[in-house]
Amino acid sequence: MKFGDFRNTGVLNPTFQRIQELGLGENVVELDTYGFTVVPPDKVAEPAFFERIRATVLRLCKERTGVEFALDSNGAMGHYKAQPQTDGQFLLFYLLMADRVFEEWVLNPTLYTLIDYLMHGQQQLSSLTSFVKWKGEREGLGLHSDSPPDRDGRLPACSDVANAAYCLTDYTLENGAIAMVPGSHTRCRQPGAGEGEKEAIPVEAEAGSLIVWHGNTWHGAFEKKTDGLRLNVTSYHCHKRLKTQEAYQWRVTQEMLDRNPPEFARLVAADDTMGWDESGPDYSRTMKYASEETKKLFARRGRKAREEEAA
Ligand SMILES: O=C(O)CCC(=O)C(=O)O
Ligand SMILES: [Fe+2]
Repeated sequence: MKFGDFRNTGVLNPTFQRIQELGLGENVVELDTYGFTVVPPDKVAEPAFFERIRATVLRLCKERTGVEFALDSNGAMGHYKAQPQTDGQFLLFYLLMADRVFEEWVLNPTLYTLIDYLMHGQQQLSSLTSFVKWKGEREGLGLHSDSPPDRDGRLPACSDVANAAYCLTDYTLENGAIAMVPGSHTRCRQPGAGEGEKEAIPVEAEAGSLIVWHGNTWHGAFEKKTDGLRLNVTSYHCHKRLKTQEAYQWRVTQEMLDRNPPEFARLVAADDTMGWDESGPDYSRTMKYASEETKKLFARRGRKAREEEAA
């Protein structure tokens, strides 16, 4: 038997195979060791895709604010009202429903595989947003973990959520890079007020890179001191048992499901029966979009139950 072809880990084996194929072994070690990693542009997407998604985010900036946006100029809120808005920053929400390029993005093999690794295949998309930033003052780094804590601020050791920023412009310290506290994912709690600021480092990355982090990792952002935009597509995933930030499960269209592979349906919880009305649950949703590994697992369990019944 080939090493790694273990039956006990049958559901996880394809993820490990994809990690090898995509050359992401080092990134996985970095995620485990530091709680974050940076994947260079050539391992993320083709330049043409990068240009297309960036142009789409710029178009949406204009559509939602009524103001023309250009990479080398500062932005403006215009008539955009969505919260939170801070000095030189707003978020664009619900991108998955805004343009098909984002359907392609959530299935990007590098993004999908690293999130799959962190979440052991239990992820769903929680939100797909863009942090749109320009020159603006901020107090402190705003360090936090993305995972929802318990009442006392504690977090489970596993990555209950996992996040990734596709950098659409260069991230440098002056340019308001994301701040990370290396190794903080093992602390398994949210930082206290102001805690960790001195330990934080800027994650500098060229446009087209993908920054991925464990849900526990303490992170925030440095002040953007330069003119021009800092853009990303923030791809926030959470465990299937958690509530999502954005509403996909009952809002994605059949057309969206039909034009994408089953991975997409699972990401948007179209395979999830929860949230039923007087008709009760529709269990066929689960099998319709199940992975091949899950189908095999169900078939094995069914066989075993029938054998036990016959005995
Ligand atoms: O880039 C930033 O401003 C930090 C964003 C952040 O906290 C997040 O995406 O979870
Ligand atoms: Fe965050």
